[in-house]
Amino acid sequence: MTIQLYDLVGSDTGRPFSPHCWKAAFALAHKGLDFKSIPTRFTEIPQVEEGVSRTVPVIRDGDSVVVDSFAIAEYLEDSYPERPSLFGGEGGRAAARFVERWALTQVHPFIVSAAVVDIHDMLDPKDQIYFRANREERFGKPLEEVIADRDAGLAGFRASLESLRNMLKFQPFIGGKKPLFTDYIVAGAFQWARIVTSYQFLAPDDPVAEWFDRCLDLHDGLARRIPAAA
Ligand SMILES: N[C@@H](CCC(=O)N[C@@H](CS)C(=O)NCC(=O)O)C(=O)O
Repeated sequence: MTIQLYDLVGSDTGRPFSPHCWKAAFALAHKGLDFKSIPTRFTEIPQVEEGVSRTVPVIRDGDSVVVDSFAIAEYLEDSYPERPSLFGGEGGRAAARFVERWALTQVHPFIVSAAVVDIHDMLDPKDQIYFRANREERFGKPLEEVIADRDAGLAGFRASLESLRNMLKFQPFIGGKKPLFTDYIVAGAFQWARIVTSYQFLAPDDPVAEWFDRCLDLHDGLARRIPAAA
């Protein structure tokens, strides 16, 4: 049965962009499961599955509804154990939680602070009103002021990826020889950046950019199908 993935979009419903929804999409593809992306706008999330969550991703698999990207990966791992593993065992599952927290604290904040105006601009008018009010309250300033320092912060952001860059001298994926959910956690963030903005977070010759390029090829180019922001 086809699994439904409630997937965040802007005015172009063919460009799902949420980092967390991309983690879920990669995880579904990794398991070889048939899934359908259901375009969902910010202001539609409260109606998803009768208001089960304030955030996406949400999936429906038959009678099961699962909220949260990490919970979705765990659900898929536990429900489809005969399919390729997302975690490579219990230690891998625990380590994936570290990678999730690292990405949320070290990767996401700079991306959002550099791209928040571009994200706003790709939303439909109703979502733009919600998003501007919600994020300006969160940041405590206008969105245009949030992005003002991005060039000054870029070198520091690139330097902050050194552990990932250094690790890639030893192995092609965070998961080792092959990707695991850990790769999808970080690739989801760079796919978000790639779709919402033309701002170049990574130098083209950065090993992190080369790793991300390998991630774009995975699962028949699932992520590359969506063109990068112009
Ligand atoms: N911990 C959650 C976070 C999900 C999340 O924050 N999703 C964002 C989209 S990227 C969202 O739905 N935000 C709704 C809003 O801001 O109103 C997960 O990993 O699934």
